[in-house]
Amino acid sequence: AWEKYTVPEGNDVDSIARSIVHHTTTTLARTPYNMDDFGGYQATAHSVRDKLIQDWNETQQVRYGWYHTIKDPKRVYYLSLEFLLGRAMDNALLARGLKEPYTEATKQLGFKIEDLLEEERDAALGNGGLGRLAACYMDSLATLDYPAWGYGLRYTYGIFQQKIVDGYQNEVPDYWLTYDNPWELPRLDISIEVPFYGHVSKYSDENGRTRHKWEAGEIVQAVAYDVPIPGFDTNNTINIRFWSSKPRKEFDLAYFNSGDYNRAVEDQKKAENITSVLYPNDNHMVGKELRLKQQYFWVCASLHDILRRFKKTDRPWSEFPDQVAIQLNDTHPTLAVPELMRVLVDLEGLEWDEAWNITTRTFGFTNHTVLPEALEKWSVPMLEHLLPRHLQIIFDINLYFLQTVEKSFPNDRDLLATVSIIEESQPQSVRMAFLAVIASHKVNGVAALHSQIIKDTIFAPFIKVLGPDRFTNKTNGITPRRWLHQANPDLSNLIAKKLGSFKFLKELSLLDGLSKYANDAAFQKEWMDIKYKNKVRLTNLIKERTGIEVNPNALFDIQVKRIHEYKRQFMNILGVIHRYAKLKKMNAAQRKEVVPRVVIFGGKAAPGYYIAKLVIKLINSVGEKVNNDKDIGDLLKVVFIPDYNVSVAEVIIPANDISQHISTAGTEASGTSNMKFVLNGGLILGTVDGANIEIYEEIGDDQIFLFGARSEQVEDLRHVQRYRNVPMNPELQAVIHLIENGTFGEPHIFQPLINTITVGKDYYLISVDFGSYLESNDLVDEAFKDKKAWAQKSILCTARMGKFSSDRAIKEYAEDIWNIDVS
Ligand code: 26W
Repeated sequence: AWEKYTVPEGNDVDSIARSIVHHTTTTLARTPYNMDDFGGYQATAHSVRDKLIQDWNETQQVRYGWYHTIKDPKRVYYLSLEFLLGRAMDNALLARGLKEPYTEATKQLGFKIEDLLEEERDAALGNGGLGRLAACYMDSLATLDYPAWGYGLRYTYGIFQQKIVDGYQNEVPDYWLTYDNPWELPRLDISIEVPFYGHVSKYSDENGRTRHKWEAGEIVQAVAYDVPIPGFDTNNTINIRFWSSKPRKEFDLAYFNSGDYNRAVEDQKKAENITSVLYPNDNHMVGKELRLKQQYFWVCASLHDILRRFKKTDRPWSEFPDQVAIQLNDTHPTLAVPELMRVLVDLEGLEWDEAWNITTRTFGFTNHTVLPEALEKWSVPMLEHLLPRHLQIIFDINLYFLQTVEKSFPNDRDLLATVSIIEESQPQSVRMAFLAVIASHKVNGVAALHSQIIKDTIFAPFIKVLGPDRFTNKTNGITPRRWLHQANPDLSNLIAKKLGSFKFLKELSLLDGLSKYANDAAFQKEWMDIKYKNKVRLTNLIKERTGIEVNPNALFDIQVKRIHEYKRQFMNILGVIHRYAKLKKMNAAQRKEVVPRVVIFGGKAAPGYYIAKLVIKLINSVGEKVNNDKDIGDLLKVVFIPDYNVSVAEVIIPANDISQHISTAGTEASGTSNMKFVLNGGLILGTVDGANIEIYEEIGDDQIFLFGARSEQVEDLRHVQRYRNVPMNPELQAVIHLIENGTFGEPHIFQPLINTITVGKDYYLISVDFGSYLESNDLVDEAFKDKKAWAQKSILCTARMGKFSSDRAIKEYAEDIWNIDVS
């Protein structure tokens, strides 16, 4: 009888308007007479959500055959502690081809769709590159019809909001769930018990075998919240399951009965703490127990969910890796390794060797960074306290592994020490990356150079031990749906007009068809008119958020990313000071020749990262001085856009003429915003690092300004900086002098920052690269003067970005690592 009543709602304007009104009066319990934009957004969101849920059900139940073992394809599970999704509504409307009828329907109800879209808060459950990559990958998995799920944590507080007060960063909590979140489906019926603490006991089973039993000291409940991810131009809708921690339904009766109500309630509170807040550190490990608790809580719930699904099919354990691929997004989920071993050996009674074989065939591991301070190491005593059985298993994995190494390389004690999962520090610690490498059948870096560097440095001894085939490269990619079609609709429409269809959004190499128009004057004009419009849009955002007025005809030079010493925003602002000083010395005739420039910064610093926060202060102090210098006018403006996030990026990126990706060579694993900027017709000023290199290979050296030391030279250069008395680059010296003489306010404030390149011996080689950086900046100015040539370069940039679609990346993972097919 059910079929008879499941009439799907229509997608015509009237039906859509009806569903929005319906949600207004029922879901929101509001009257149409007293509606504001926020209410309009909420009602529209619920209407869109209805459509996603229908597709989601269809995908999960029919397409994957959730309940039909016949159609039970191998699935990939993407475990990521961060998903930086941004806004959902525009994305969903475009994915389903419903933008037009929704625009019309909301218009008929008295709204402007752009205003409604602006009401949505970003889902900001991530720090930066790693979290946004996960979001792009989910988009591609859905769009390409792969059977995939993501697993993450539902933080009550996402990445903090950044306020700028007196030039300094202040952090405000991101309580993003104040109003209901229509993009998640609470699955209160799906809950998993996650144990912590306690002790391990041994017993003999019926076969006389020694077995281990972990008796937990505390149990926390994991509750599922599902977020549907719509594929573009397909009904395939995949799922990210986010876990939220809840206390168990029962109080601890022992405490309760003894009258210790406080203690009983306190434990409940502690349970909720686990998923309260996203750790705001990017590329910096802080060994807090709560973070370790988050990791195990998430991994345990996810793995048991996966196992439950597998067990329903009644297959033997040996087939687990034929049904399940699990990708570890950096080392954060590596506890899944000892957890799977524990389930298979302790709970399911498998032999160690069989369990280990299943484990290594199941996991793949992606490394995203080589910075030593970012590599996760957990203290053995902390692990032993929180997860006593897992620690034993890690020691056993290490023991068996070292035994095999010993067999192949007898008497090489140094080798054993270098590849040991356990670091003999005080106290001992567990090197999570080594555990992940040993337990995965494939380990990949995220750009060609990075994948080579991990083989040459942090994982070098493992090549010898495990062979070279375990290591591979998967160059990152970005979704053109969000980063072109959604962020830059005018450009996307122009491209579709020129190429005859929107096919390029699913097959990005088709963009190459634009190349032949790169020199076409009429097309150049249309192209640059859109660029100008996008720059006006950004100009308005800048005015709104900072009060600064900039000229959209100026060259827009943008560096937006997390603030970190290795990314060298410091070098950028030092270059700006140099430019300012040079301008000040020019006469009127010389100034006439100057290309006006707006230097735009954005990005958050980790709250505890003192030096990064000083960089923000310096940028704002320089801006204060330069922007108010009447003598300079439009020739130079310096802007720090507060609270950089995904939705702000969607406005910033299409407006770039040039963007900066200037990390010390060898430090930026890939970078992904570089791809977004170029896809939107911008040129790059960058170092020979990460994906810059592969972008250069694709777009050609007329479209990119590369400078600076090469990664092979960095080690020697550092040595020279440290131990020889090399004089600082003289132009840099002059810049430092201006800061120290108070040109940008109280100089003592900036002393610790200056010390990083003087007393600190310039670990990130700013002095070494400064000269070539300034030269490249001059080349940028020269190139920008030739408007026609610049337009051509801009078009070629976009035309040649086909490789950097996340679709390409995901297909490579699917074929080489996961061994999954489209469903
Ligand atoms: C344990 C603290 C911590 C937190 C986050 C360590 C490391 C991370 C991330 C792995 C840092 C990160 O986001 N790395 C970035 O990953 C992107 C996607 O692959 C790359 O494009 C960036 O180059 C890399 O910095």
